[in-house]
Formats: sequence, structure tokens, C-alpha cells
Amino acid sequence: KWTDKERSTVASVWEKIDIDEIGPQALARILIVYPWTERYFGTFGDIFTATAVLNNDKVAAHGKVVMKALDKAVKNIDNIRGTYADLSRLHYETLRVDPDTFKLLADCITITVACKLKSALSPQVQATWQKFLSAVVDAMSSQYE
Ligand code: ZNH
Repeated sequence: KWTDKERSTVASVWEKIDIDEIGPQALARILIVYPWTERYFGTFGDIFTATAVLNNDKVAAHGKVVMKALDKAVKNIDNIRGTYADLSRLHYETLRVDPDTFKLLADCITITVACKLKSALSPQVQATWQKFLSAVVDAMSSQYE
């Protein structure tokens, strides 16, 4: 499913990503652009303005948790579905996250990465990166019925 070129591209983008920087920014971004995603983060306090959400420690911490999970997908690129089966079930059964929001978050991650990498994210690299995130979104949705 993945060519050698795609594997090395995903690995090289991942290597340039600082989880502690991109995670908080990407999670803040989904909350700013899609304010209704706030409904899943009832215990996070004030996240209704850009300033508040960008300075919220719980948002930052959770952004890092999500990006650390992406590290597992990078390292298990041939079995992302298996790697995320339990996580998918948790989001379906317990957290009740609408699976459409996985795609929204994936796009927010790409936007945040693009702002950081600038021209290093060439069209080809971006296409491969988005293919990788599509596989993540597919795996996160796999246990939904
Ligand atoms: Zn999620 C949680 C991942 C998306 C919401 N997450 C979580 C965790 C992880 C994750 C790892 C932890 C778990 C445990 O603890 O065990 N996510 C993830 C990923 C993704 C996601 C990878 C994709 C890509 N999420 C998501 C979204 C949302 C969410 C989109 C909404 C909007 N999550 C969530 C919540 C939680 C989680 C709410 C819980 C939190 C707390 O509580 O802290």
C-alpha cells in the first residue's frame, strides 16, 4: 500500500515535527475554526476565544497526547487500523466523538504543519502527508458502527 518514497516522505515530515509545538497549535486551531468541537472538552475551561484557547494548558496537553498517538501510526504505518483499534473504540463507545471531526482535525494538523514547514512542504510531500493522515482518519473511524 505504501511505496518506499511515501514511507520516506512521511518519515521525513514526521522528523521535522515538534510534537510539543504542533500538537497544542493544531488542537487550538480545530477549536477556533470549528467552535462546536468544544462540546467534547467540557472540562477544559474557557476555550471560546483564540487568546484563551492558545493559552489553555489542558488544550496544550491534549494536543500533545494526540500527536504522540500519531507517532504510533508513523511507526506502524502498515497496520494503522490495528494500532488504533482500541483508540477508535474508545472514541466511539466512551467519548462519543463524531467521526467526521477526525477529518477536521487531520486538516488542522496539515495546516499547522504547513505554517511551520513552509516551502519544505512541497505539493508532492503534502499529498503524501495527507494520504498518511487519511489512513489515520480511516483507522480512527474503523470501530464505529
Ligand atoms: Zn482523541 C482522548 C488520540 C481525534 C476528542 N484522543 C484521546 C487520547 C488519545 C487520542 C491518544 C487519550 C486516550 C486515553 O487516555 O487512553 N484523538 C486521537 C487521535 C485523533 C483524535 C490520534 C485523530 C487524529 N479526539 C479527536 C477529535 C476529538 C477528540 C477530533 C474531538 C473533537 N480525544 C477526545 C477527547 C478525549 C480524547 C474528548 C478525552 C480527553 C480527556 O478526557 O482528557
